[in-house]
Amino acid sequence: MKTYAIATIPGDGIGKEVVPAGRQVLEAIADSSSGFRFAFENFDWGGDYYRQHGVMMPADGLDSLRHKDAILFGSAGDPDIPDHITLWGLRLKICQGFDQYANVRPTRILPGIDAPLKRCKPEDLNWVIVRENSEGEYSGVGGRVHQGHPIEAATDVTMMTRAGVERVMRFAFKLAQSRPRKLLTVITKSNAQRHAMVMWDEIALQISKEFPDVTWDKEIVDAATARMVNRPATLDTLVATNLHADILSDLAAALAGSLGIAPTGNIDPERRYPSMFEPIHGSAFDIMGKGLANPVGTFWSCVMLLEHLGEFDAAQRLMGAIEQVTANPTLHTGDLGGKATTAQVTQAVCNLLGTAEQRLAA
Ligand code: NAD
Ligand code: K
Ligand code: MN
Repeated sequence: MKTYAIATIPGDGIGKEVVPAGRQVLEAIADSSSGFRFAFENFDWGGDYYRQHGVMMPADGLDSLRHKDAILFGSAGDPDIPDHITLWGLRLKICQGFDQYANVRPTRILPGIDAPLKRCKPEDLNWVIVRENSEGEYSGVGGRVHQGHPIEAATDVTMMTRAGVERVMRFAFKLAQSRPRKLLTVITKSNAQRHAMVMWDEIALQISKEFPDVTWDKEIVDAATARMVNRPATLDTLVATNLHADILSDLAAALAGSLGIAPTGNIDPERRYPSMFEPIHGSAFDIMGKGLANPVGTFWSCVMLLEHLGEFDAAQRLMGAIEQVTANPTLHTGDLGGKATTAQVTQAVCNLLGTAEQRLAA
């Protein structure tokens, strides 16, 4: 029987609640499958580790992860530590260290979810946003001079490389091609950002020639927010820069009902390194430690993790169980207007998955 080595990194805040819930659900899906098992290793990196050691993860942290089959991540962000330290010291270190350049963010309105757009039917909103995840506005290039003085200046340079844009564009076209509608919208801002974004547009046109069966268009990022609200059914696959997609995907999650539901995969498409799966939300300081976090975003991320491992049957069964649970309002957490706890939602998903024996007997 196959055993997949999975690293879990809960991180901070509600990450410490939803990642153990995700592990429980992954154990249940393995128990109910006959073909594979998981070997988990947990890493307690994050804000608490920082308070003890002065860093978010050890210097050789990437080496502990390098040979895993996948990583399940929670959130980096601690109320007492500046956000740029927690983000750059943990999540970005892993994303950049393992060159996880494609960040994939599916959005759908799941059964039973009361999404805010009253004119939008569930079938009108079925998107995947591809976020460039290695450079762009979050390249880390920049600096501050004359700190605290009246002449102080600071820059964060948007750095795009031809190789970096070509690979994420090709990934997005390929993903669009694999979906039924074969439709890609390239998000841009080349009207205002006349260097990097103009190159981005040129590369989109160039790569599109490799995919003659994909229909594609361009949309300026600000107009794209309005289109997501007003004409959601005209979108399918989207590709955007690191910053633009960061913002658009939180909007997408909210349009689909809640930030607590949305999943993501930080993917190394070449599979040189492990890919990392996580809910898109952060540490949620307002509800952390109370057992109230919605674990669905993490469970859906586990579906993506299973697909990445090639366990498509298990992925489909887990997604089915998640949808059965969202369809039941008594199993909605507070972000969806319900009263259910993280533990109740987790138990309900595990119960639906059953065991291999139960499945054989049924
Ligand atoms: P957040 O996602 O933590 O929370 C935004 C709002 O959504 C809060 O009201 C929160 O309660 C709610 N929410 C989020 N996830 C939920 C869930 N699963 N169930 C129920 N409600 C949920 O965003 P924020 O408040 O901007 O950030 C808090 C911290 O998290 C910051 O330190 C930030 O840097 C960090 N962060 C980390 C990541 C990451 O690690 N990938 C992503 C976003 C934010
Ligand atoms: K996260
Ligand atoms: Mn974000």
